[in-house]
Amino acid sequence: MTARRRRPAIDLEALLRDERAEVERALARACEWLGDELPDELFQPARHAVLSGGKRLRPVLCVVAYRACGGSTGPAVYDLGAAIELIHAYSLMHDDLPCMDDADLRRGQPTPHTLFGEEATARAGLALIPAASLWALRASNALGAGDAVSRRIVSRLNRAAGAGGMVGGQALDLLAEGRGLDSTDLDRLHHMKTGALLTASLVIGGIAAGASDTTLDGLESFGCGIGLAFQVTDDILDATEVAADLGKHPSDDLLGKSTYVSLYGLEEAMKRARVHAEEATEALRGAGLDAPALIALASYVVERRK
Ligand code: GRG
Repeated sequence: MTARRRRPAIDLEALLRDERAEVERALARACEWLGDELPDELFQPARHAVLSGGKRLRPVLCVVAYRACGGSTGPAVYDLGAAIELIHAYSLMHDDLPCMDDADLRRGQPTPHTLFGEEATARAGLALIPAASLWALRASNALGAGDAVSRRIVSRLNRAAGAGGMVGGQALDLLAEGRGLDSTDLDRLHHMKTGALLTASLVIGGIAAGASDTTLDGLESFGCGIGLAFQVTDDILDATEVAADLGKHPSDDLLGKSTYVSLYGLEEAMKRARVHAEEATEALRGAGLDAPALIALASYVVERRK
C-alpha cells in the first residue's frame, strides 16, 4: 500500500499570490494619493521605490495576522499594510544611497538614486516617513477603529521605524562595519533593524482586529522569531546566490559586515534559521492562536530563494 501524503493545510503559493495581488492594488492607491501630495521631483523616486516589486512580506503579515485575529478582510486592511510598506520602501531607498551601502541593484532593478539622483531620492525617502503615518491613520479610520486604536497603530508603526527599532538597528549596523560582532550583538542589531518592522506588521494587524493582550504577546514573540529566521536566511542567500538571481548588489559580505554565515558557517546558520522559525510557531501555539497561514509564512521565511 502506498503511503498517502497529508494535504498541506495551507496552499502557500496561492496565499502569497492572492495576498500580493491585493497588496499591489493597495500600493497603487497609496501612490495615487502620494502623487497629489508630493512634488513630481519627489514623487518619481518614491513611486519607483514603492512599486518596484519585492516580496511584500510586511503587508502580507499584517493582513494575515488581522484575519487570524478575527478581522474580516477588505481594502482598508491592505491600505494599513501598505502604510508599513511605505516605511520599508523609504528604508531601502536610504540604505542603497552612496553614503550607506552604495547599491546599484535592488529587486532586479536600478536603485532610485541611480535613476533620479541622490538628493531627490534622499528627500523622497524622507517624505515617505510622515506619509506612512498619515496613510496608516486613514486606513485605520476606514477600518472603523476608534481614536485609541488608531493612536496605538500609528504609535507602534513609528516606534518600530524609529531609534528603538529600524533606525537604531541601522545605526548599529553602520557602526559595526569592518568589526566582528558576537552572536548577542548581531541578534540585537537584527532584532532592531529587521525584526522590529516585521513584528510591528503582525502586531498592528492584531491591534486593528481587536486582539487580546495574550494574542498580541503571541504575535510579538512570533515576530521576533521570524525576524531572526528572516535575517539568518538573508545572510545564507547573500552567501550562496549570485547577484543576478537575488536581484541585489552588493552583498553584505562585500560590504565587510558581520553575517550569520561568517559567524556560524553555512550548515549551522541553516539549522538556526529553522530553529528560529520553529520557536516562532511554538510561540503562536503557546498564545492559543490557531493560525495556519502565519505558520505557513514562518516556513516561507526560511525556505524562500529571494
Ligand atoms: C542613517 C541611522 C540611519 C538610519 C536610516 C536606511 C535606514 C534608516 C534604515 C535601513 C534599515 C534596513 C535596510 C532595513 C531593511 C532590512 C531588510 C531585511 C531588507 C530587505 O527586506 P526584504 O527582503 O525586501 O523584505 P523586499 O525587496 O522583498 O521588499
